[in-house]
Amino acid sequence: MGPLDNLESIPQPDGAPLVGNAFTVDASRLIQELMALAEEHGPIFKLEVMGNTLVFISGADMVAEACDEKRFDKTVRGPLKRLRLIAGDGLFTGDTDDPNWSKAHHILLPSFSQKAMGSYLPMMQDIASQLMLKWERTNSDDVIDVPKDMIRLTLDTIGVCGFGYRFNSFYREDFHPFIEALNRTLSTTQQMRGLPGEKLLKGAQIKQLHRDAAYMNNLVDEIIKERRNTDGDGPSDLLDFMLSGRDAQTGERLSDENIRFQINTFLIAGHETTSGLLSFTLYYLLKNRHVLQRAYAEVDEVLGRNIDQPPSLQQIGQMPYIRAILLEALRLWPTAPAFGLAPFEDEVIGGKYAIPKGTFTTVLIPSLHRDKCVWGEDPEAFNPENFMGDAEATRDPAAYKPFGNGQRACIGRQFA
Ligand code: MNH
Repeated sequence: MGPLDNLESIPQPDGAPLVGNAFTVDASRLIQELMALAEEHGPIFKLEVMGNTLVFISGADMVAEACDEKRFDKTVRGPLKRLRLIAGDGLFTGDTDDPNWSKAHHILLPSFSQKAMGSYLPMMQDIASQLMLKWERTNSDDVIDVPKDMIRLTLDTIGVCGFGYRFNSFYREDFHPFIEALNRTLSTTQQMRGLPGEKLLKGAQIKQLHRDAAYMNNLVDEIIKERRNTDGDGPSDLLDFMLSGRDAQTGERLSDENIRFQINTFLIAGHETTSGLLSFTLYYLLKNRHVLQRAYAEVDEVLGRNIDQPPSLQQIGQMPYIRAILLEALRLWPTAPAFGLAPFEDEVIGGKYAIPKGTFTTVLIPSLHRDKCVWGEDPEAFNPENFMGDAEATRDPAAYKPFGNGQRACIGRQFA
């Protein structure tokens, strides 16, 4: 029997004629809906939307196959592709075979290394101290909007470490106009599903989209221009590295347009993901008091009496339990919940499911992170032990992918 003789068709929820599964999922709670479909249909299922096949995988075995970079590559489609309006061929939205992707990858890797974090740490602590000042001065009956303050924290941190710009979010009630524009852009590009009549229906929104894109691009271009014209005696930030860095392989530099795309990219890829991680972490700490107690104990042990001194990079590295808490929060709610792949050639995965060349194959991370074959019978339980001792070393790495895969994995994970 040949490998193609025992093929089975990929499970698919019932859809409507013509539009297929276009309305099978409610876009306003897309990820929860897809998780429910995975729960119902298993580790692989597909949707047909306007003649396109969308495959979703969430079993660790199948994800391991799809993460084989000789067989599958990242593909930029749908909402991600629409982000090219402001992120162009930057790292996140560029194609792997685009020369600008490998050029920026090589130039930027050192600026995101563990070692490089030392130069950002004082700037990170500047912003973190603004949050602390604010929270220290609340009354016991004040309400804190935690997610909003976490967005202020991560956004301002990327602004100052990325390109020396202060959004000063802790000094305003609403967000900086740049962020209002960015958020509108993200929500518009994520809502559009290419359905017929959409252009007509959302004409006003699309006009706004282009106005926002022009505003953002212009603001960032001004920042780059200004930096080029000054000696830059401030602390080194990512923009400095991008302006001076050369690709070791070709000797080339990044163009100003590409640097603008990278800056927009850091803001898009970095602020909501990291703030979401921090919000979920605080939520789980409050829901699991024994974990919180152990976290306090670890911090006290490492920082001791120097609690008024900001922690050093070295001290942060001595807190395995804090790290485990963060990674466990990212297991249950990975804040970039999916990534898109496509096979180079016709593929068969799981021994029986055909995935024709180029098929859009999405790894559904929250479901992967609940695969009972790996995480046991109660995957919903918040358990930092999943990342202590040799738990990670003895587990299939494909079972945990909050930062994506291989060479296209997140460049900002140390930063986060
Ligand atoms: Mn990040 C790619 C998750 C923080 C910049 N990031 C990815 C991918 C995931 C991801 C998943 C892969 C996407 C894909 O395959 O299409 N990122 C996260 C999470 C956090 C995060 C969960 C925080 C927690 N990311 C950050 C921060 C920055 C950043 C902070 C920058 C300051 N991420 C990137 C960039 C890429 C990326 C740039 C694209 C890397 C590449 O393909 O070269």
